[in-house]
Amino acid sequence: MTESDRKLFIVSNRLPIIIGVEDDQWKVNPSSGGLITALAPLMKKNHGTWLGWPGCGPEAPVEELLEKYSREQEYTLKSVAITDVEVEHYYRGFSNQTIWPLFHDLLGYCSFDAENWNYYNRVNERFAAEVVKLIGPDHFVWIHDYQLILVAHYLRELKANLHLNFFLHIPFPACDLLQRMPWRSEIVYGLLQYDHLGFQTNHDRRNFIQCVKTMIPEASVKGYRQQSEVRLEGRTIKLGTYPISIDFHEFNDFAASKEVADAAWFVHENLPSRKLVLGVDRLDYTKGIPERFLAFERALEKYPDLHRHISLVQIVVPSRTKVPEYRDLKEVLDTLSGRINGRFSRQGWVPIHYMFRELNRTQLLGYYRACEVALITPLRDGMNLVAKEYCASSVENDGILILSEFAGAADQLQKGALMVNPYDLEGTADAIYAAFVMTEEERRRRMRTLRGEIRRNDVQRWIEWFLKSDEGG
Ligand code: ADQ
Repeated sequence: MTESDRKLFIVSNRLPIIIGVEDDQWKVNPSSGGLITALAPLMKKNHGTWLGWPGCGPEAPVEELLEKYSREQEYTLKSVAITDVEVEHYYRGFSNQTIWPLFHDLLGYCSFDAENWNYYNRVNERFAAEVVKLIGPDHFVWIHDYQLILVAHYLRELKANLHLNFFLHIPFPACDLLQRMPWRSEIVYGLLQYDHLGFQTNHDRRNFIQCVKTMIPEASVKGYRQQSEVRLEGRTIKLGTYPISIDFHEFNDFAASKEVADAAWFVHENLPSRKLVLGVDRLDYTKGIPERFLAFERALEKYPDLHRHISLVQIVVPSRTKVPEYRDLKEVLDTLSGRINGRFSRQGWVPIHYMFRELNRTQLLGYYRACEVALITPLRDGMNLVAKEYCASSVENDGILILSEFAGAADQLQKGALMVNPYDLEGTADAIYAAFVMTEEERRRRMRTLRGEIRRNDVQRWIEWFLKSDEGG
């Protein structure tokens, strides 16, 4: 069976849709995101199935809406119901206040709460039961991300004889960090219930192997460059590195359109005679936005010739605003940007333009095209697709990418980007200045390297890699 013949059965926490009311009527809209864009053609071709939480409560006629939407899309969407209490404990609690910060090396943000862990188990068990109800013999089961680590464990308990694939979108932490978690062995053992595990980087895969060696001594591990194998209880589990990407041509072609060119012109028209440095992130403490503001401030202190000739445009998409840490972060950003602007602004020049809002595609690509520099400095990130999207949209071939060495994307993009340690404010300030004075020749040389890399290894290639590597599927 070739990868294009696979009848995909995708499982993720959220379905790739948004259900809401428009003009007094329930409506289903596709959510944006690289994963759905990349998988949709394959899902349609082989009439695949996508199982997940629809993101709304019982007040919406979910089944009816999904049936209609599935007919239009030519693949099936099936929902797993999750109650408000479960959302609180399984999703906001264990997924986003335990696994998320721990796997991003931010132990100080972690809470370890046994009730949240119990709910996490319960909801994972429910996902497993739904998979068993819907699965067919020709399905290729592909489960996604940190909210659903234990689904394979529960499928094995249900004696479902399935070949199970999993991809982790976020980093996997070093062993001594994971060991802080009271349920560390259950997590590592739970992952080993899959048959094929995909990680974003070799570093993540090596961290996982170290955890297996330390916590599951009866397992044996064989390692290769891009793949490893674990033998445990008579089974072989394949581990691979598959850096996720974007649809390069979709970004490149749309960025070259008149619509986006006009949006880019509009951005510069409103912020004339200066270079623009862009930050685009979900509101998240892993993205390093306060550190970025401070590094920008340091650049203004250290290099007065930047004054009036550079502005930072920071766009933050609202996210997880019900989690207290995220609300606090918003306050920090409001205060910091206000303080820095109060300190440096002059007639006709504001150093930081900070917007807290979602953008549509045209606006987002307009910013990508308009801004001379992208400043992408997460403290830790599984991959970071914004870095790849910025380069793919740099159709004039002369944008500059400043990138954190702790983003998964660093492995592929370090040859063309200016690399920084986001905790090093001096170093990041120097990189901002280096970008400001970089010659056109160097800008073009670096951006050519970046775009070539992203064009070669796009999201289609990511899917092919993952499916091809799975011989047992
Ligand atoms: P995220 O943490 O969400 O993803 P990222 O990979 O950067 O991070 O993707 C963010 C997406 O949101 C991008 O596609 C971007 O275009 C979009 N976006 C950002 N700001 C926006 C705005 N203001 N308006 C509209 N859209 C905006 C998780 C992991 C990452 C990993 C991905 C994919 O945390 O490390 O790269 O999954 O595996």
